[in-house]
Amino acid sequence: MKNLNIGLVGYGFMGRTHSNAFRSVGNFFDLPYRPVLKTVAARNSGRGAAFAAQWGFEKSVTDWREMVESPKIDLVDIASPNDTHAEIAIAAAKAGKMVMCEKPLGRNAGESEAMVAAVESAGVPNMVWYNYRRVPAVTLAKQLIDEGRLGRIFHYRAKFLQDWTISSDLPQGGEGLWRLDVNVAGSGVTGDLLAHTIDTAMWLNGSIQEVSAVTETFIKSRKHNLTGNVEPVGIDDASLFLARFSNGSLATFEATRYARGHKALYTFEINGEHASIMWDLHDLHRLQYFDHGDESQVRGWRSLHITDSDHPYMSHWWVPGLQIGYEHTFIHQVADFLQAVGEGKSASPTFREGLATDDVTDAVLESAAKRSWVTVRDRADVKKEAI
Ligand code: SOE
Repeated sequence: MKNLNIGLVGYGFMGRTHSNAFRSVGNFFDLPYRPVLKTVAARNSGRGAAFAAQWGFEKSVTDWREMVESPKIDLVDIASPNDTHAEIAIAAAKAGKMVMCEKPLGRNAGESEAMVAAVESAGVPNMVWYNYRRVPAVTLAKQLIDEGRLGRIFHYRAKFLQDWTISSDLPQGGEGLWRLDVNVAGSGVTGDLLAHTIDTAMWLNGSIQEVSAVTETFIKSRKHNLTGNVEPVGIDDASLFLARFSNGSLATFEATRYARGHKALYTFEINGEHASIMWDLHDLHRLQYFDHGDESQVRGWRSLHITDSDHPYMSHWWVPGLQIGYEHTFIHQVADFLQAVGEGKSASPTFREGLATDDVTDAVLESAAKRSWVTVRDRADVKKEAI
């Protein structure tokens, strides 16, 4: 097993989920590489040093360029706000580093396109952290669909609901609240929450052809933490769209931070000719499954408890019946990435797949602005070699 030296940029919520994954993965998975937490780059030197000490990084630096250029770093992991992703990823790829990037890949498809070009021309392994694909129940849904158990798919329905920005007293901008600042985030719930639902949906049900969207900004101005002034809010607080997939199925997607009572309710339902599937992040270890082929007297929705050793990823964990949680999805993502690197590949979702999600979120924002249907950009050249 070879050491793989990690340089992390960012030390917020996502910096913690990624660091935890790198630290834990080797205890549970047999992999060709052992991640070594080498350096964390953080603008605030005190916070960076404290983060390094807490998570076991050898050192912290205040300039990410120093880390990206260091010959001691093999992989650059980007967990900093969205407006930093493109510049860091492109520099890292140019320096020949593997790159992992928190979602969304860029603030828009234009930024993501440049990031894809950088990693592909450098030929470096890359991946975007769309972690919900690696919930074992969601991975099982993918297997059931690929086995043809649902048959032709008619409907896809997804929601991601939160309620943390309802107060008009909440400021925008700065550490912790950059998601409300459009210049930093790129968009509101479209790039933050819908992006998750779109990534999962395209993985499970193929590409999205066209969208018709509506967005709303309920609170029009908020105090900005960096300027101290009350400034217009540029993000979308809620974003809903209708979609047609390339396989002919119809879909509805909804994301909001104004659904009082919901903290992170990500759900999807898929209705096929022979069977249907439902999944709910608040009950993440269960997959609801209805099979029309069951004997009619006992036909009904089955609640599958995805904790057995023949369920995806579960043989690496405890004993059948015992559950795992949110943080494990990141560990699975690192495991798949390191496995792929061992085989000379990238792991899915690659930067190119992250770009495909950004193509849809761009189309959603364009459709809402124009109040009309928009065709999603078709990039027929998507590479398929990732695992
Ligand atoms: C927003 O509140 C957020 O933290 C997203 O940025 C994450 O991607 C999502 O998984 C949970 O909610």
